[in-house]
Amino acid sequence: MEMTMRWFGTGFDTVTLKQIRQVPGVTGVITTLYDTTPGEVWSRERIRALKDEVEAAGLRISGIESVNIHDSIKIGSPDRDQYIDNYIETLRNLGEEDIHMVCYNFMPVFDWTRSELARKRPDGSTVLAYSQKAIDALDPETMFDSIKGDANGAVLPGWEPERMAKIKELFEAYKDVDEEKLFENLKYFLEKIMPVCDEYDINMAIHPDDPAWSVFGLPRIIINLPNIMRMMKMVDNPHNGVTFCSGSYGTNRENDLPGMIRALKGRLHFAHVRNLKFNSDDDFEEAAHLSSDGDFDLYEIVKALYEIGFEGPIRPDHGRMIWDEVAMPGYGLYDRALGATYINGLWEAIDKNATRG
Ligand code: DNO
Repeated sequence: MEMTMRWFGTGFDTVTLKQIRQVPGVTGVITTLYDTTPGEVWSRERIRALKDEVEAAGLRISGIESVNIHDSIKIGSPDRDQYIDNYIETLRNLGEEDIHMVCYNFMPVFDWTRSELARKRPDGSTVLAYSQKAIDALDPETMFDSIKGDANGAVLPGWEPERMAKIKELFEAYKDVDEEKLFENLKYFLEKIMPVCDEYDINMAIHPDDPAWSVFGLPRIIINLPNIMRMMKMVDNPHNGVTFCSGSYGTNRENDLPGMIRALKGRLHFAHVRNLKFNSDDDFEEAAHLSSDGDFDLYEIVKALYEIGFEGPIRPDHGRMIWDEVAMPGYGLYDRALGATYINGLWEAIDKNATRG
């Protein structure tokens, strides 16, 4: 594995490349052109400028999170081919710049959903949290308003105000899209992009739906092992793979996280590792990475990644807000640096155990 951290780019991230470079063992960043909109072509010039900036700081671009998918592609609207062509052009430009991993999601309307961005934990840190009861009491239009005050001034990925302003129209546009239709539209998209992925050896890594169930009646398909298997079989190409995100798949307590990792051997292109603490099956908060702070066994998760010979980028995922840091919720420096160090420690111990007999 390669230890990385997510970085939103100069002007968007409170964390600097210099700080990331000083986290032990981190050699790359997972980044994006945060000011592009879904459907837009990423020019080679802009990709190269981003790459130059990252490399000047002594790091590399280990992958992109995300090149977002235009809603027309997810809905299957008549204009989708134009947006797919643009996506292909973006992939080609990334490939030309030697970037080989792209994370994306196929969630309708919203990306991830949380009911709170700053729930206080017993140690005084604040974390992202989800309560189904709170979500049920809101309508989608008011949910964004209810949480944005806790965003520390940041634009949250997937919650861009321009998209949220059109939320009613978006819901209307998705009204005939059920799970089957969404699978069909995903297949159509993947079939069209696989040739460019083959040509440039680009691993597509679909991010799970978070939480891993339907929210506000919208269909969600990337939620469990049978659905991932279906997704991979329907376009059976090693470049059609997944992002294993423990915090997203782990929202459904029936998902056996280490077991899923083992089943995804060869198609797992990117790993997000974090922990959750459950108060009930549908109320959880994002704990520190350390196993004992939450409900996941991080040792078993990292061990499963080790055992499948995972060589792709891994990143600590959402961190708690600690030590008075003011940053994008989930994406401060301090707790993610602690997470990276912890995961590195687990990896080293597992590796030494395995190789020293
Ligand atoms: C949230 C992230 C997601 C993820 C996208 C991938 O913090 O995990 O926004 O980046 O779903 O496209």
